[in-house]
Amino acid sequence: MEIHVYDEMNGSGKFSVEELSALAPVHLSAGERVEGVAGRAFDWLSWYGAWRQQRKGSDGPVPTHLRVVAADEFQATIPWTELDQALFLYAQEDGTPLKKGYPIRLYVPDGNSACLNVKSVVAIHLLYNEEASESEFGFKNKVSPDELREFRGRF
Ligand SMILES: Nc1nc2c(c(=O)[nH]1)N[C@H]1C(S)=C(S)[C@@H](COP(=O)(O)O)O[C@H]1N2
Ligand SMILES: [Mo]
Repeated sequence: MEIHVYDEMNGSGKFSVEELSALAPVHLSAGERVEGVAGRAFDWLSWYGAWRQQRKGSDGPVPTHLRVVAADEFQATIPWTELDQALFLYAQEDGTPLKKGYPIRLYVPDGNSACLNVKSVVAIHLLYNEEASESEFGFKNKVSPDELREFRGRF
């Protein structure tokens, strides 16, 4: 399964779990930051630093928010200031793919809710112009054209 990275400042792309984690300069055991969680993880902020360096060099604005979107359309948008301890869990302790949260799972130890620990992340958005000061999470509000037609007929 591939993970999309969307970054209007540094370019976008599609990556395998292996490609994403290979770019990360700081790897750790998830349990070092999240009690009761086991597995291999990489630090988020230093991943972003390496990403930016590889793409455009280290200049440029710092993002305001990170948004992650999951395979089930659950998503979270988190202010950059809450991400100091954030990490992505990407493999079990023995290196095999995650059984829960595959392909990767975000953890936000400094966040205000465990609800931000988004499982099965398939898209990572770097946002540079969001204003919300609090993190947000939930299922995307999406109405299909079929549903729209149905609503129109009823109301
Ligand atoms: N993809 C996805 N991630 C998700 C959710 C979800 O519905 N889908 N629920 C969130 C919520 S509300 C909580 S409280 C935690 C629950 O994590 P757990 O399954 O490890 O207990 O996962 C979060 N991550
Ligand atoms: Mo939750």
